[in-house]
Amino acid sequence: MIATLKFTALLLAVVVCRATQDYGYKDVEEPTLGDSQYGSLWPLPQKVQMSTVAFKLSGVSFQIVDAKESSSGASCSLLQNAYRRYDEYIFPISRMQGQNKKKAFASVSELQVWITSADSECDNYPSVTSDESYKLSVDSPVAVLKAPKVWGALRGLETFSQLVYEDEYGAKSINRTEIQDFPRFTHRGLLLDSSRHFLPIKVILANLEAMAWNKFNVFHWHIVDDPSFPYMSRTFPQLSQQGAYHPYTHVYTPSDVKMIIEFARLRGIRVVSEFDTPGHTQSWGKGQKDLLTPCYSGASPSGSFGPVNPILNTTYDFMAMFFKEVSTVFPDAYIHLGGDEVDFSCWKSNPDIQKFMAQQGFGTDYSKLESFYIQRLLDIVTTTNKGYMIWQEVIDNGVKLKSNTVVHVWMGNKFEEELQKVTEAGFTTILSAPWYLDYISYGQDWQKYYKVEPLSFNGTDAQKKLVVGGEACLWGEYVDATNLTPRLWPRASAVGERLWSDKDVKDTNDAYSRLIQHRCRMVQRGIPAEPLFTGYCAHEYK
Ligand code: CP6
Repeated sequence: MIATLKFTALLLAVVVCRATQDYGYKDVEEPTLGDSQYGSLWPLPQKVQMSTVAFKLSGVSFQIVDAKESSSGASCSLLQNAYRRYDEYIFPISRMQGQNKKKAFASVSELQVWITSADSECDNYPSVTSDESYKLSVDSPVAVLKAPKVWGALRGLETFSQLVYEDEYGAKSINRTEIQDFPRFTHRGLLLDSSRHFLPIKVILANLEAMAWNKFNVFHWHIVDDPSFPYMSRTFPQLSQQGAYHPYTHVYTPSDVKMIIEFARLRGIRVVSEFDTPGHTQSWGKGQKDLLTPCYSGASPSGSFGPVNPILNTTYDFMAMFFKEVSTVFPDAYIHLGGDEVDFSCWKSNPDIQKFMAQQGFGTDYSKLESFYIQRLLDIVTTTNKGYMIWQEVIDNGVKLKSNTVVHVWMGNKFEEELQKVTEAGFTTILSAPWYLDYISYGQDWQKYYKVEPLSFNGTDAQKKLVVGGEACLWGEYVDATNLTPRLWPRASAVGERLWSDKDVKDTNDAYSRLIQHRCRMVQRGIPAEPLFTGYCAHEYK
């Protein structure tokens, strides 16, 4: 009797203990797993009408073709390339698998791709104003994808491929469906950092591919920073010769850069390069004498260097030549000029800088000196006919900016206030503050990214229109080719849906069901995307 009581008490204690134990983390609850009525679509299109009527894709003969009315066709390699890619996604192994050769079922034999506007933009680079809308109608015997431009066709091909599923015999099936789709935000970016660690071309390309599956359209290439300078400049080859981790194996040659830009273009992705100054420039100093500010310890130089030296004319001569090159190498209309996290201590220590500050009447306000530098840099870049993006400090410090400047909000937990402030000043802005994917924690943090509402700040409709999108950031301090891809996907997918789908798409249970399948699809397509929780994929990572 006593023994039983003791045992019961012990059991109770264990149970109580388990229920109250603090593991030191706040886990987000697992959403309930049910089947979404939207299957595995991700990000969810704006308008979906899906019937339960299912067709087979005729495995022997199914093809993606140019509609005869299309303004673009055989001569558009962007499209022909995409057809081949999506054919392979839909039929990864064999077209015959599980296929009933007698046509016993209603089937879909063709997806006709119809570019409706006279100029398909096939040979263009995608831009801020690219039209990514499309309409998809899946019926028997043909499915039709209509889009004004090739950019919408690319998005629609992805959606079509996501509608295809395997029946219990492994035959490819698709339901009768009507979709009208367009992005909620025009700028849906991903930042990768190739300076903290060199990222092999292969890794960058694989992630551009995954971006397209998630309907991202901007690759923000944070290409250089303090630790290394892997960009091979034609004008200043010594920058990477001295500043890269290795002068030939850890650099991006002009042809590497070209290849990445073309690979991205074929997927409707812009490549916005960032050359961050005046801070984050230690690696620049190795190959470019006198570019950085010598720091002083007392009356003599300490041997270390600070931000770009803003008081020398040679600095601006260098920047003019450097950005002239960059503006021709990267075709995008925008360059990201950084401007974040400038440490003033070195400037403060330097007697020449002190003298300059006095001459200019800046007093001891070093943000005025920073603004002086940025102002001149912006004037230089303006002469290359590029627009620019900058991190939020630049506007916080009151630099005069061209009206088409894009301000990139990255700081802290009060992004709403910053968005309010930046848009009140009339600037276009993009949001990254809530989407730092290099931060990891136990549990399902994708939900935290998913639940962000970029327009939740106080402001007029006109102000809200100025928020053109956002970027998920994967800073590279703890990331290289070994762990980049699983760290990004499917966590970045949460940001992808937030930026593409309607603001009312926010049911995390429905999202969970679709995201599990979307993640397995990425795995099947060859990307090692990490799991959301316990479970399995029909086609595991090989
Ligand atoms: N590198 C550069 C970084 C960061 C920034 N710029 C950064 C700062 C703080 C956090 C994450 C990243 N690693 N060049 C700021 C935009 Cl929390």
